Amino acid sequence: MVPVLGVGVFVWAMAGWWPMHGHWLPENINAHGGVIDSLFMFILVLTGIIFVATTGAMFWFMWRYDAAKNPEPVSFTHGSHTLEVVWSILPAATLVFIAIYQMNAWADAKMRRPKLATGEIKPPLAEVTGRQFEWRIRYAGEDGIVGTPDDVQLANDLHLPVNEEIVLAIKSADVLHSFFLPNLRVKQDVVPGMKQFVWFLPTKTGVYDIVCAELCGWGHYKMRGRLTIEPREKFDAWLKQRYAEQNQAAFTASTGEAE
Ligand SMILES: [Cu+2]
Repeated sequence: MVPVLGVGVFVWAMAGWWPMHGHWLPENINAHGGVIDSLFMFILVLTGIIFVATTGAMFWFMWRYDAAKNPEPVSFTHGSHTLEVVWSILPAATLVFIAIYQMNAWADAKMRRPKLATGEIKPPLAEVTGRQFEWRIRYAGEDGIVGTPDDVQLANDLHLPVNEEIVLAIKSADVLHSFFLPNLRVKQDVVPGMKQFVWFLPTKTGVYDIVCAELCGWGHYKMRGRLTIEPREKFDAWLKQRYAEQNQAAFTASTGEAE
């Protein structure tokens, strides 16, 4: 009953029948996310059909050749050479097909970083550093460069403008984490000592989740951030405000005065 129930619940959730609506993939808000979803569904349906077929065949053989109904013990045979060749070539060909079929999607998501109008590769808007157990976020300050003393620094609160190609730099300060934006179909391991880039094009404003998808220690479960997608003007105003607050705090700390 376990595989039958498993497959049943799966199909139920995928179809979104009551009360499973919205329990499958979260809403996609990335202009480039559709291709990821269709690849995911294609591979899922393909492996699902193979799973049902092989499990069904296994149960049929168990029932058909049940020891109680077949008192005659089986004699050893080498089996079928042709059948072995067929069941080796078919999965190999399927895997090669998937590898070639997804190549363009992989290149778009991982290799072809968006370019500026000038033809140069687009610099990151912000840098996100995973550490046990939070996401540290740095925006470029007035100099426009991330990694200088005037950066705006925040934790677990990432704001981005809508309808623009976004590039983020991601790093780790300690162990392996995985930067996961479910609604944007972005998931990338962050590896200590490596600076990587992710990109996407958010198409809908709202507040979404940032989660860590790598078991990174005891506090992994709480390594959750908030992603706010908003119109460009709101984003600019928000960043300016954070910048002013940060400078005010630094000024207060150095002089001991609030004003
Ligand atoms: Cu983590």
